[in-house]
Amino acid sequence: MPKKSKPLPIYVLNGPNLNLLGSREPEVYGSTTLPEIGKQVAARARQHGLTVEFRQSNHEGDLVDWIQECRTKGCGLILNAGALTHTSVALYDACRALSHPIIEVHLSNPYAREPFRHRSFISKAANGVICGLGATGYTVAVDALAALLKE
Ligand code: CA2
Repeated sequence: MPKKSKPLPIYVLNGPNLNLLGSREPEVYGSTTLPEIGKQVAARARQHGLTVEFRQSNHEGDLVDWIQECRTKGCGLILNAGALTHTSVALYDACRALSHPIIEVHLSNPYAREPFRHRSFISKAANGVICGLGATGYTVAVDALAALLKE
């Protein structure tokens, strides 16, 4: 009997300063740490029969490399690019080159904040955007991605 191949993971990528979650500004970003979010995401993904590559970097190039990696080693992307959301054409281009579904996530609601947070380079390449729900937004994003992957 032919061996069933393992499904590819969803990539959950986090940008600059998100490693600080839980240590400062809980009124803006909540008190859940990034490793805790990683565990919640993995548990939710498991319910959908999915696995997760959960990563964070403060460096734009790492995020570009990982989005490119997701082209062949992943099946979908959840991206919180942090402040790079509002500035990075490189991340926009990397997302455009990905044929898998993309969900953009933000803990806070950038549209209720400073005007410089109102522009997102990621949104134009994303299938959907979830913001303002705190850590819950990540598990909602897993549900959304799972639904898109079933289509
Ligand atoms: O709300 C989000 O998830 C953001 O992507 C977070 C970024 C911000 O630049 C975006 O506009 C919205 C900032 C992440 C910084 O995270 C910190 C966490 C704790 C303490 C300090 C920063």
